[in-house]
Amino acid sequence: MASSPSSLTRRAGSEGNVKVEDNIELTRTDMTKLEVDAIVNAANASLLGGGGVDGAIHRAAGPELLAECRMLQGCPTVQGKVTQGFRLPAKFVIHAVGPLWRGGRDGEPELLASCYRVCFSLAVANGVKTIAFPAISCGVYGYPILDASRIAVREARAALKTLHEVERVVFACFTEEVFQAYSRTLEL
Ligand code: AR6
Repeated sequence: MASSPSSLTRRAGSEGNVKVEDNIELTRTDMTKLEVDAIVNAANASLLGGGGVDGAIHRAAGPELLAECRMLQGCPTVQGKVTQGFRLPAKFVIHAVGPLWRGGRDGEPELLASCYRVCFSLAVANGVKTIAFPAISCGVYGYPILDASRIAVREARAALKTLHEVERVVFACFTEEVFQAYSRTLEL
């Protein structure tokens, strides 16, 4: 029997589950392996590397990435800067600095939303059609994952609606907890 039409589909990906809502994909993966035009790095203001996804991206991209980052002279919170991807499958890395979670009364939701918007503007400025995000601020910076996933999905939907250059947004979930939070937000 044919399945009923739905905007949501499910399929198994080589790296784990992938769920799709129109142009949004959710996958459990290490984002340094993704073949997209740009991956977003959850960086810090120095842009000189760190732990978490930042460390993974620098390891996978190779020392040329750090050399290019050194020339950028840092990046204020909620702004972003673009580098080449070097040894990554992705052509570009968009380095974004998310807000540190301070309990939610310090404007963190708006700061996080701005961070996603900055990434999408930089994507458009660089001809990026496919972009992958980690859960910005949800590791070392302590942002509650479910709240953050709601902001990320809202901003992705808005960008896909208004910025026609962007064709596909991937949320790369490194842990099951992150994957479950995004699944809940996307009502999968
Ligand atoms: N692929 C996808 N997601 C990943 C990967 C990976 N390879 N590795 C970790 N994550 P975090 P933040 C997820 O701490 O909270 C750094 O030291 C991780 O599970 O990387 O924005 C920077 O230099 C979590 O869900 O970034 C800054 O100092 C998400 O990425 C600071 O951490 C974000 O966790 C930024 O903290």
